Parts: sequence; structure tokens; C-alpha cells
Amino acid sequence: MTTNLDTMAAGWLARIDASADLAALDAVRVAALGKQGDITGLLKTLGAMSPEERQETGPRIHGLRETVTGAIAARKEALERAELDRRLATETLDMTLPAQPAPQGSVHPVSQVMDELAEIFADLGFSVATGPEIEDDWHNFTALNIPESHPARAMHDTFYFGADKDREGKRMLLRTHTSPVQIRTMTSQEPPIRIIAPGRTYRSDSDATHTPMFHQVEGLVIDRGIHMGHLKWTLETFLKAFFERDDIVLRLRPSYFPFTEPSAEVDVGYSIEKGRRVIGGSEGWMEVLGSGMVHPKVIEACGLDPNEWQGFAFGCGIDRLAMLKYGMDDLRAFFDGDLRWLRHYGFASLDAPTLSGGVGA
Ligand code: 2NM
Repeated sequence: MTTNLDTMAAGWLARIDASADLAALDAVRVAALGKQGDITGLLKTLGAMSPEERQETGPRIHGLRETVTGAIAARKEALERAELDRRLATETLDMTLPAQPAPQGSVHPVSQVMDELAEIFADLGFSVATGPEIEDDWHNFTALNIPESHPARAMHDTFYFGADKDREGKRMLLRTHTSPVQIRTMTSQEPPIRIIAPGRTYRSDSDATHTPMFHQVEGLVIDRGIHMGHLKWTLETFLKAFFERDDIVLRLRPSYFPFTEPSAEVDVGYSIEKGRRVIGGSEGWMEVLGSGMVHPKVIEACGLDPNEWQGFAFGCGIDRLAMLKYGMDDLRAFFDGDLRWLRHYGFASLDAPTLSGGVGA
């Protein structure tokens, strides 16, 4: 028995040493120490032995099990270390790589300003409304008190579609302002209404200060008892937040729009700082917005009773707002897609405009 156990131990140790990988080593472990393993089988023979024999053989079998268990653990550690060494030698990691690749794109100033507008007006209780860029005659003109013969139609330099007609047989068109969004809101929602409608608009006009596609934002409030005071406060609050200055001065000049009565053009005061015009103060005046009290005919056209509901509306060019705030001087560069311009004037894509963080900060 003694020699037998010694030979067995030598045999198992040789097999353990010869195990080339963890799977082979585990097969040896199962063969020796598993439920059906040889050494497990030996331990089971102890029960049938006489007490003297058990006293003499028991410790030797347990010794064998411990030797083999220890050898397997040592071999396992050696194999694992070898595997780690192999991976460390073959796998490489460039520690100079940035944790995140830098974003390639940037946010266009027009998108940035649209986000800022949404943020500022959200704080005043306005939501953002959108609508189709291809419109019908009624939503773009008629409902806005601009009938067929109205001279304002000529002012709009409308792009008409050739073949597509609306239900009245009139040609479809590219919206000349975002006002049809206000019309669609008034005909589909119950007042009170507080919305801004930012988006693309189109007029057949092209020179240094006009592009055939441009961006507008218009605002609309419909409620009971709305008056010009609400309009002026709203615009003043908006412009102070947008230009991040408290010394914004407004001047309302009487004007004419078919969809508002009375109508007012809004000038904002500027001052000269380091030879440049900046918004704020009142050294000079710059026209930035059109506005007025929504015409009773417009309210009526949308199915509301103008004796019960009143409102104000305003509109302005987003491209122009962006130029004024971020100091760009050529409108056409906005739509050239010149990467150098976009990199220079663009905004980091992860900078969310928030008022608490300071818009445009
Ligand atoms: C402007 C100026 C003045 C305007 C009016 C309306 C509507 F639908 F309520 F009648 N929406 N927008 C409006 C009024 C727009 O832009 C220069």
C-alpha cells in the first residue's frame, strides 16, 4: 500500500505538471478528486478497513489528497500567470489616446439661436409650435387678412408651385412667413394660447441682406384681456434675456401689417463700443421686430369670437438676431456651408443653451 500510494502520488504529480492549459488541468482534477475520481475512490475504501489498518492508511490517503490538491492549485496559478504574461506581451493600449474622440461637427448659429429662443420663451410659458413649409393660400394669406387683391401679397415675393393645387384650386406655395403655424394653432387648439413658431421661410429675394430661404420666429398669445402692455413687456423681457443685458431700450413705432391692428415696428437701442454697434443703450436705433394686436378678422377667421379673445403677435428674422448677437456681418455666409466659417462661428454640440448657465456662454 505504501509504495502503491507513493507511485500514485508521483503519477498524479507528473500528469499535473504535464497539463498544458487550464482545461487539461481541470480534467486531471476531475479524474483524481472528482466524485468518481481515483483518490475519492480510495477515501471510500477507509470505511471497510479494520480500525488498525484505517489508522495506518487513513492519514496516508488524506496526505495524498492534500499533495494532489496543492499541486493542482500551484499549477493553476502558474498557468494563469503565464496566460496573463502572454496577454500583456501581445495586447497593447495607447495611453495617449483621448478618452472620447472630439466631435467633428458644430451647431450652426441659427440652430443655436433657435435653441436659445425656445429656452427663453419656455421660461415665459410659451411652447414651440411647428407646421408645414409647403402651405396653401388660405393659411399663408387669406386667414391672415391678406385677400387676393391685397397689396401685401406683392410684398411677399412668393414662390408658387406649378401644378400642385389646394382644395380651392389655388396653387400651393412655400410659406412666406411662419404665421400659418399660428393660424393652424388657433384653428386646432383652445385658447389661452402661448406659442413661438420658429422655422424656415421663403421669399423670392436675393441680395447682400436677403436670402431666398431665411429663418423667422413668430410669437402669438391669445387670451382674454390682452393688450399692448403685455406685448411690450414680453418683448423687453425676451430681448434682455437674449442679449444678456439689462439696459435694453425698446421703441415702438406705429406701422402697418394686414394681420395686426394696431401694428408696431420695434426698434432696439444700440451703443458704440470699440467702434462696433452693440445692442443696449440708446445712441442709435435698430429695427428688430414687427408686432401688433392680432386683427379681429384673423381671430374670427380661426373660428374664435374676437369679443371674447384678444392677442398679440410678433415676428423677427432669426438670421438677423444671430448676426446681431454673435457679430457676423455677412448673411450669405450662413448658407454657404464653408467649413472654416462653421468651425469659427459654430457652437460645441454638447453645450446646451440654458438661461441658468447663461445663453451663449
Ligand atoms: C409679424 C409682425 C406682426 C403675426 C401675426 C400673426 C397671427 F397669426 F397671429 F395673425 N402671426 N404673426 C405677426 C404680426 C408677425 O412679423 C413681422
